[in-house]
Amino acid sequence: MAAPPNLIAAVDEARQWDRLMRMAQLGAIPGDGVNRPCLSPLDREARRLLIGWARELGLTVATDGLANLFLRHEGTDPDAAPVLTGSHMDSQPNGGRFDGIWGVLAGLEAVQAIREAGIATRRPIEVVAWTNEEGGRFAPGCMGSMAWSGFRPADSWDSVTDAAGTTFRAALEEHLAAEADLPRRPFGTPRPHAYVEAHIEQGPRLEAGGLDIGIVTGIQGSRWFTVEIHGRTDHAGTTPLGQRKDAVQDMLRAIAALNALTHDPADVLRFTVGRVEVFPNASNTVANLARFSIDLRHPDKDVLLKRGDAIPGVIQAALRGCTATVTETFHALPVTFRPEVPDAVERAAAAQGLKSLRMPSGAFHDAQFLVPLCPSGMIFVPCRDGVSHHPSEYSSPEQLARGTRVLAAALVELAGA
Ligand code: HGY
Ligand code: MN
Ligand code: MN
Ligand code: MN
Repeated sequence: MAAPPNLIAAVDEARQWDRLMRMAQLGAIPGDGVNRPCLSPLDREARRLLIGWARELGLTVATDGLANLFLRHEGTDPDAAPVLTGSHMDSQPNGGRFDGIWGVLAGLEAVQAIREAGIATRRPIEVVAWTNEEGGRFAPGCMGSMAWSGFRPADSWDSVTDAAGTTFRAALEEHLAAEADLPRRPFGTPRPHAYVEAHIEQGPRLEAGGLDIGIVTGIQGSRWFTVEIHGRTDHAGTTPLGQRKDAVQDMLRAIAALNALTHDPADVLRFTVGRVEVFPNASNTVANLARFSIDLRHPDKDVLLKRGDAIPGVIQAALRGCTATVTETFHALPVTFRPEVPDAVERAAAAQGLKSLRMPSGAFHDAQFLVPLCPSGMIFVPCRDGVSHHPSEYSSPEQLARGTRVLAAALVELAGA
């Protein structure tokens, strides 16, 4: 279905880019990067900026018990299930200016264009900013969308702590108190009619193929584990090697064994150790504790379950004198999007003469947890060299505007003009 021509023209590339660059100042780090942890003062400052823009448009604002933020554009039928769009505002610690936040601002820009084009949709449209998608400050990611969708109880992560020892619950309560002026909704309400998330691809395929739009067909599965290797602190100069319970050495043995388990010439099973902590972390002391993260990904549910379930046994067998605990902190199975949203995205891209590709997502997204609730889908735009989770992450104003025009048209189709 072709979008009304005035809608496409109403999407303002410069206005969207200016908002993105203004947001990028909140948590700016060298190299054009951003470090904006969830539930931080910076996060609250960014949300206030967004709320201000939304209220200028006449949108109403609400939140919930996990601080998910909703910006509502009314339809002609206020009781109709809304079409939901959005993404996340928190960033990686060494992140970029576009991951997550573009999806939120694309939703705002699309709604503004719909209003300026004078298009009255039957369904309301809501723009959401999900809490803690990245899991950078508090692991795991996607806490906001997992709690909102009922995938996990909202108190599942109360005792998770950040590097400073602050619990998620304490940070959340502080945040909710600071935003006590916002009306709060029960989780999962109102149940959406459909969900569309716009996001940079975070991979190389669209750019390499000279393509404008990724029509996302699904998201591979992810499992996160935290491994603790417990040994004994000893003097580095006097303790014979044979008597040591060296947590670092056993961590290295465990990771080497896991590499053998997850070696995958097809580069499909992805295994990453991204975070390592050592205690007491002193150069002349044998470490008594080594803690490391495991991020395991695969598009096939059975492989993800089989390889992930094997991790504890492989680690135990590799140890020489230490003990280990393995805790799974994130478990998101692969999802395939039902045709409704990908098809609407494809129609919108085709009507605008854009080159598109149906493709799965290697990155996880909040959309994963909307799948059981409603037809869901995502729109990707290219990013330079496929780089993300790094300050040099970049998509051009033109590329992002194309994505927002497709989003606007898909929202109008799904919301029923
Ligand atoms: O880790 C991910 O896949 C997402 O980018 N947070
Ligand atoms: Mn993201
Ligand atoms: Mn990310
Ligand atoms: Mn995401």
